[in-house]
Amino acid sequence: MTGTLITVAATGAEADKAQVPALPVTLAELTDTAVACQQAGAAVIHVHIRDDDAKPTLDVGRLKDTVAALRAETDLIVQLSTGGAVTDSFDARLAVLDAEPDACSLTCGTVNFGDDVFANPWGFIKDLYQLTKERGVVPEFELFDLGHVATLHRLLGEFGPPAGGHVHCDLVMGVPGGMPGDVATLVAAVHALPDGATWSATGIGRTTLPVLLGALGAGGHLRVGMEDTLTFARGRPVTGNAELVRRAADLATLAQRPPMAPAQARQFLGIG
Ligand code: KMH
Ligand code: ZN
Repeated sequence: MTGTLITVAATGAEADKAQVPALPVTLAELTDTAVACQQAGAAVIHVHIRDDDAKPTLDVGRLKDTVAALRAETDLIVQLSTGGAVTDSFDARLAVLDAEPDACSLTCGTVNFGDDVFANPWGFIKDLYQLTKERGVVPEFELFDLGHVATLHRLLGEFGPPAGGHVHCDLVMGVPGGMPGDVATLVAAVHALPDGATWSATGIGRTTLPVLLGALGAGGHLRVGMEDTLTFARGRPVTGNAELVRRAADLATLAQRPPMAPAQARQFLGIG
């Protein structure tokens, strides 16, 4: 039986550093959390970066420095977000690949995102997908809703398999406006995935634990981190990403599917 791939989504684009002091926003904070998360069982880091004012940015120079620093300090697979913040332009999101990461996120459709809209029209999705193939960057298909699974089928049907040859998806559940973070929805989404695809799941906010436990029970992999939840337990803020990774790793080990090391994860995802 294969182990469990654990991805840490360490920062995100939404949380406010002033309100969440433990959020890693500087390069030093990000590399520190990355080292701790690798020790705790993570194999992949999903990366959003911030500027000097701790605001989200897609600055390519900063992204290149971030990729280099994470590679120098850890063995983690570096997956850059091409989702960015809801305010980022499509051009800026495509330019993320200029930073030459191992992997990137690729969201397969538009979704209401609280009071905002996370826009991913078909034209952008197919341009980004073709660019990942040209550049040899392995995409992780982010699915916020069941309709996104249909678009994933269309994408693979029109343009063929991704760089690395393997389809790995991440079910992002519990976003206000996306699919709910419950086990019935998880099972429905997993049944709709393309044959041979592997998947992780993450539950936003209070759906974190139901989605995590459901994913382990259904043979899936895990994404955790402060992009997705800022509360470890009712009334108890997260102190750092590593404790979320450690909890996921402990539960995966209990489920007899211990965390994959980064080298094993590279093989699993087709990342050379
Ligand atoms: N920040 C969200 C609007 C991704 O990283 O690819 C989009 C997001 C998805 O976080
Ligand atoms: Zn993200």
